[in-house]
Amino acid sequence: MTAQPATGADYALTSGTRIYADPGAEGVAQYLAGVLRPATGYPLPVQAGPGTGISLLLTGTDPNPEGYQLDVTSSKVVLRARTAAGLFQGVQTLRQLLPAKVESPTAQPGPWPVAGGHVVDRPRYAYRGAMLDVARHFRPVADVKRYIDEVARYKINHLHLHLTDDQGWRLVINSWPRLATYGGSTQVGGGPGGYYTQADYTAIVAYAAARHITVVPEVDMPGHINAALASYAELNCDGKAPPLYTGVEVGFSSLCVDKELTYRFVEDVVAELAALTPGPYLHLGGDEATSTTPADYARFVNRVQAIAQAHGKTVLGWHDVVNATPLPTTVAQYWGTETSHAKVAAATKKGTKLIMSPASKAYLDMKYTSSTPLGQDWAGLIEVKTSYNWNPGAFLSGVDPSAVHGIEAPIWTETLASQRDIEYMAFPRLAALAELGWSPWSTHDWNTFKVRLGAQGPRWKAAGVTYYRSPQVPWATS
Ligand code: TNX
Repeated sequence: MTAQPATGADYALTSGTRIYADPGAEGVAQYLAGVLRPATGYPLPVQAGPGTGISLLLTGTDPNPEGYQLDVTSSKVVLRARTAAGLFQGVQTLRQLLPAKVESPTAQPGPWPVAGGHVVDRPRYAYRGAMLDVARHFRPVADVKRYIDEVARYKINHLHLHLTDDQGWRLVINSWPRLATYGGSTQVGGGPGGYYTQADYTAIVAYAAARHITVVPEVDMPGHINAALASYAELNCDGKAPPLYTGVEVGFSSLCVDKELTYRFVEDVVAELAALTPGPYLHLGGDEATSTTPADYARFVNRVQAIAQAHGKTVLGWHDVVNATPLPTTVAQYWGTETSHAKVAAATKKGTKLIMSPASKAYLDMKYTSSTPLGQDWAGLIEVKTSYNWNPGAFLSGVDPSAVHGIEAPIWTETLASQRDIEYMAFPRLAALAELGWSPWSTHDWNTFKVRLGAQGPRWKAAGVTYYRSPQVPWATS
């Protein structure tokens, strides 16, 4: 990013400001108006241009589809991009140029200066993800939408929903209805759980799409599958359904790899999920299948990848899938804690692309310090600086930087029972990981980053977002 502040060239947002949108940019313009109206109380009408106010133009020339250029002078704000997605990301920067109180959901006193200057910006990676585990603790649709809004601020463009696990199946599959009604009826700790109807899921996908976020649904298999096995006795090798599970162990369940019914089940689930999902990816999990033999695992993964591909989807899987034979298009999500992994490196030599989520850096469910009341520590303690100080393109030895397709920040919810808990673990680290996904390594610098991060404190406060006030960060007071 090039950012040249211009002192004395602030733009004053007023009750008379209008938002002008090129054809095709109206959706982003409405989103921007929706972001600015609550705190300013201004009408901010959206209309066709040209005009003098805030203009969203699709005349950008940045080679990157999400690149944008932002020019703020005392007379106008002009945002240019080649795509609506680029404008959307530019809008996130525009927000940052306003006082923090703009994030408040209720009307605040002005004035509303937009800091003057010139910004040229584009992402390092095409895939910048956040993962939410709604299986261990269910989150209602409204909370998922809230999280979407929270991560959109940091230019995250994929939301990976971990929809199924031992403790719960969270999406209605019409051809196997008990998955949700029974398999979704509890959660870690034994609470009531819950599930999304297909209409709920479609609403989440649409809400995300309006924020240029692609939903990546995950159905985890062949392990992490107890909720399905409990729902349908016939999926079990011995024909007996295990009880529902509300604990936090991993690795004890497996689909029955030798049963043909297993593949009819996968086919039915994938068919419905693919039809509901406009994005290119289906995440098939594949992690920690310690109750499946290596030979069975490879056979199973090879077969289910083909099913997803036949439904027109690109397979994403946890990096364990390199133990099978990844399709040329299969993307592996690295979640290890080590900086070398021979099999993953070998897979990249054959063309496998990686999403980087090393647990020791990117897992938002790890504790910040030993006294963090929530979270786990199996992958280590992750203070904010630790989450920021690593290079996704160079983390794994023997992996060419070009094999890295992006980065993702997963949040597992064994210990996180509320939206507050999730926010406390996600922020500020999600912002650090988002910067790794967006900004080039050449500008990576903890000392300048921590100041910019500190400026987010008043924004989260105004927005009502819970966050951890790390002592490593110089928090701004307003
Ligand atoms: C490992 S990482 C898991 C999850 C747990 C997480 C807890 C991975 C692919 N699987 O099942 O929720 O650790 O940190």
